[in-house]
Amino acid sequence: MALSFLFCFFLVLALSPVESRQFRYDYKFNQDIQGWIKLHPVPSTWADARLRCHLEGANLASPQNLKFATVLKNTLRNTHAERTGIFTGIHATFSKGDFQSIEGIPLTKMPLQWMPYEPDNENNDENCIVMHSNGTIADVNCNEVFPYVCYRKKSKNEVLTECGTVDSDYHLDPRTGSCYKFHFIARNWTRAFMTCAAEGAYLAIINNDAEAEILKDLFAKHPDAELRFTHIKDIAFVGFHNWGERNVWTTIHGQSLEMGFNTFSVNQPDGTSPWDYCGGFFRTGKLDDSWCSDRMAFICEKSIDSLLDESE
Ligand SMILES: [Ca+2]
Ligand SMILES: [Ca+2]
Ligand SMILES: [Ca+2]
Repeated sequence: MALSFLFCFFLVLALSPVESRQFRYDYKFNQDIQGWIKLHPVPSTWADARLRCHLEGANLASPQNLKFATVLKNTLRNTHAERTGIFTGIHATFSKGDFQSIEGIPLTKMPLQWMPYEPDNENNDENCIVMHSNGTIADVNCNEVFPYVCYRKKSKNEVLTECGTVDSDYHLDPRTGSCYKFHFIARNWTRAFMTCAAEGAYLAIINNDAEAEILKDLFAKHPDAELRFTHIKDIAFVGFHNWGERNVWTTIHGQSLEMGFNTFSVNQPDGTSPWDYCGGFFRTGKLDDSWCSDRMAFICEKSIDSLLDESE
C-alpha cells in the first residue's frame, strides 16, 4: 500500500510538466493553451493591466478561442475575480469600435457572447472589454478597474538565464551574487519601481561600497546619448526613499542606509521641501535625493537567493 502510494507519488512527479518552472515562478503552465498564465487579483485600469503584463514578459490575456475562454473561466473560479469579472486584452483604444485582442485578433473572430444589453458604449466612452465568470462579455470604460490575467505563449527557444529570467538584459555579478539591469528608457520613480517589480526584481539596493562600484561601472556602460526621454543624464533611480519624512532614508526593503551605503554626493541631499524624495545614484557613484516625479534612467536588481526560494 505504502509502496504503491510512493510509486504514484513519484509517477506524478515524473509526469508533472517541467515547463511550469521555465518562465517565471509566479506563472503557471497550462497545457490546453500551451503557455503560462497569471491571475492578477488586484483590480487595475486597463492601461496599467496591459503595461504590467507587458513588463512581466507577457500579454494581457483574451479569450481568443473556446479553450482559452474555458481556461480563463477556470482561473477565475473561487477567486474574488469570479464576482467582478476580468479585463480582457480586447480593446478599441486605437480606433473606436475596432475591438481586437492585444495579439491583433478581431473580436468578431472570437467565440464570445455579449451580456444582455451589451455592448452599449455608454457615454460613447467604453473601449475595453471585460469577461464575466460565465464567459459573457461587456464593453466598459477603460479607466474602471478589474482584475486581469496575463499570458505568455510558449515558444521553442525559451531560455531561462542564470538570473532566472528570459530577459537577457539581466547580468549576474559574482561580487554580490545579484543580477542587474540598467533601464535607459527614463521613467518616474513609481513607474521605475513597478517596472523592476514586474520583472521579478526590485530597484537596486546598494548594500555596501562594492555594490556601489558595480552600479557605477554599469552606469558607465550607458553614455549620456543612450539615456532616452530625459534631460537628466547623470543620475539614475535606485531603491531608497524618505517615505515622506525629510532626510530619513531607508532602502525600499526597510534597511537604514547607515547599515549599507550612505555616501551622498557633495551638497546632497539638497531637497528643501518636506515632500517625498526618491533614491538617486550619480554617475560618480554617490547618492542623491531626487525628485520622484522626474523621469530618469533606473537600475533593477534581482537577487539569486530569493529566486531559489520563489521557485520552490
Ligand atoms: Ca457597456
Ligand atoms: Ca543589493
Ligand atoms: Ca538632490
